[in-house]
Amino acid sequence: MQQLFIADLHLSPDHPRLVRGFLDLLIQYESAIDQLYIVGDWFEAWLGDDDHSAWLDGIVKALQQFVAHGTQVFFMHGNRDFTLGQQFMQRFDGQLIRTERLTIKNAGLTVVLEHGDALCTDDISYQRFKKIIRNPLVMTTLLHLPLTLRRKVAQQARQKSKASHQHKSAYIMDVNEQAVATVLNQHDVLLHGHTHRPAIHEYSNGKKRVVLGDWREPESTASLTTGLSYGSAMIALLNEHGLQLLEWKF
Ligand SMILES: [Mn+2]
Repeated sequence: MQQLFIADLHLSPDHPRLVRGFLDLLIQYESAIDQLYIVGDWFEAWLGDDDHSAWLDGIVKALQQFVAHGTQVFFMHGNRDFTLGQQFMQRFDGQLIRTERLTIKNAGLTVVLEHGDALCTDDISYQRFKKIIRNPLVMTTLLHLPLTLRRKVAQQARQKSKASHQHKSAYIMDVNEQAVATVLNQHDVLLHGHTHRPAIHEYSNGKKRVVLGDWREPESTASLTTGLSYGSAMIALLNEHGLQLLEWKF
């Protein structure tokens, strides 16, 4: 069983190079893996499943082809695209994971999968905001606003979030080790994204925390010496050889 995990693509129409990177990944792994898990923040913002913008249609078309070759596609909510619903996933026969955490077993490992924001328990103002915004009544109200208004609300929320991050320390925005230990109690590996700090953390009890990376555009990885530039993201592959982090270059 070949399972591929990606997170924090933050796709938007403003960054076509990232969208291209995702489409290239689908081409690269077509027929090669059994399951693809998108572990949140697939999109920079999600306005609603009724958004039929052309750039989304291109993504759906590529996913339809990808799925037709035999790979299942799963999506788990991030903190930016939590309004994405099964209605959108249905367009390419994908499956929405509705829970905060998902346990999967492969190659003798019990892996728990989550976006990662729930582990950042030191960020009290975010956790408070999350509770309000994820309230079903609030979400339903938001999703019933006209699409143009939703677009404006999303833009404002993004600016506010950027401004608030500048005042928060790196410590507050990382995972809380106690929260990690609690989750790892019943699992061998915790696999998450969100923090944009890709790494494999090994604990003394033999357990691991594997962090997926955010997708970075070519400009941020341009080499001064070779002049080569490519986009890059740390993704994870789980198969009979175990769980490994790989660099996806696009
Ligand atoms: Mn996130």
